[in-house]
Amino acid sequence: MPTGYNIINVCNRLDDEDNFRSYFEPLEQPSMEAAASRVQSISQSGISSVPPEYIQPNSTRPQLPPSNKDPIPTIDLDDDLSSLQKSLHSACSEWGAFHVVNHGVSINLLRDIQCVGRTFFESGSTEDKMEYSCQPNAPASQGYGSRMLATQSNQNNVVLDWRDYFDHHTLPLQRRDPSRWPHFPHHYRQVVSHYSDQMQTLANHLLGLMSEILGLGHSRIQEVVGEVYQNITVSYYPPCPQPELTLGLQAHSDMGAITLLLQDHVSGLQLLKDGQWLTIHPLDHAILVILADQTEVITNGKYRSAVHRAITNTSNARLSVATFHDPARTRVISPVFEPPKYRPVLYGDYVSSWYTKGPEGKRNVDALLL
Ligand SMILES: O=C(O)CCC(=O)C(=O)O
Repeated sequence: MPTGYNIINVCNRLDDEDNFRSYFEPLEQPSMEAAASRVQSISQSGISSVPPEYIQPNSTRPQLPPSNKDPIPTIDLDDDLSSLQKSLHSACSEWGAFHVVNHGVSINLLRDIQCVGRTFFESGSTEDKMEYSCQPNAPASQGYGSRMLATQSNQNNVVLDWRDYFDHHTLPLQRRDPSRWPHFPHHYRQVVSHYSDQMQTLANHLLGLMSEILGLGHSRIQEVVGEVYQNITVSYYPPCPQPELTLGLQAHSDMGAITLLLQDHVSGLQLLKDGQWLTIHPLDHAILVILADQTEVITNGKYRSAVHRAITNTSNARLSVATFHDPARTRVISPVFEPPKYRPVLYGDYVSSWYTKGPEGKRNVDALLL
C-alpha cells in the first residue's frame, strides 16, 4: 500500500488568491526540463519501458485486461418524473456515479470541447504548450501540467500519474480569465466558456433533482454548497508501453459536490464497486456524473461519492474532460439530516487535508465520520 502522498502540484480547485502553495513543495520544474518531463514527450520518445517513477507499487497496479462488464446505470432525464426519481435515487445511493442522457447539452458542444482539447495536446508545439505551464510560484494555479498528486510508494519513491492535463478556472465568473487558456485552436476559449455555463446548468439540475428526491426541497443541497467554484480539467493520457505497471490517474473520490465527466472513444476510466474495479466504457452522447465527497456529507451518507481511477493502454491516447463543482473554501459543509453521521467541515480545510494526506480512496471523507 502507498504509505503517504507527496504533493507535487496543487493546480486544482484552490482559489487564485489562496496561499496554499506555500504549504507545499514547488511544483512543475522550469520550462525546458518540465517540457521533457511531460508524459506526452516521454511517450513520444519511443521508450519501450516506463521510467521507474511511473511504476506503481504491486498493490495499486491495475489488473489487465480490464473487466468488460459495464453495468453502471444510465439515467434518462426525459423519463417521466416518478421513474426518473426512482432510478436516480438508486444510482446515487448504490453507485455514486451514472451516465446521464437527454441532458440538454448539445452534442456539438460535447464534440467541440473534446476537439479543442485534443488539438491543444496533439497539434500544439511544445513551446506553444509550455507557454501555459502551471507556474510553481505564481498565486494562480491553472494551466498545463503533469503532476497534480504523486503517491509515495513503500520505498519512499514518488510515483507519478501517466497523464498531462490543462486545468481551467471557470466559475465564479471573476475567476474566469480566458486569456490564460490556449489561444489555439482559435475558438478554444469560446468553447470552454460555453461548456462551463452548460455544465453548471446541468449540475444544478441534477443537484435539484437529488434534493427533491430526498424530500429536501429543490434548492436545499445547492444552498449548503453555496456559490459554486467550477474547474474544468482536460486530461490527456498518452499511450503507455507498460499499462500493467502504471495508472493514468490514481484512485480517488472527488472532493467537491458533483463532477461531470466526458470521455472520448477510448476506454480507461474505472470505478470501484463492491471491492472490484469496473471499466466504465464511454457511452455515445452521454455524460458521466460522479458524486463527490461534499454531497456525501450533505446527504448524511444517503448518497455516496464514487472512487475512480484511470488506466492506460499501449496504443491510443485518451482524453477526458472533468468539470468539478465545489463549494468555496470558506464554506462550512455539514449534513442536513439528523442525527448527523459526519462532522461539519470547513471546505478549505478539507481541500488542504485532501492534498497533504492524499486521496487514498475515501480516507478524507471517512475521517469525518462520527
Ligand atoms: O480521465 C478520467 O476518466 C478521470 C478524470 C478524473 O477522475 C479527474 O480528473 O479527477
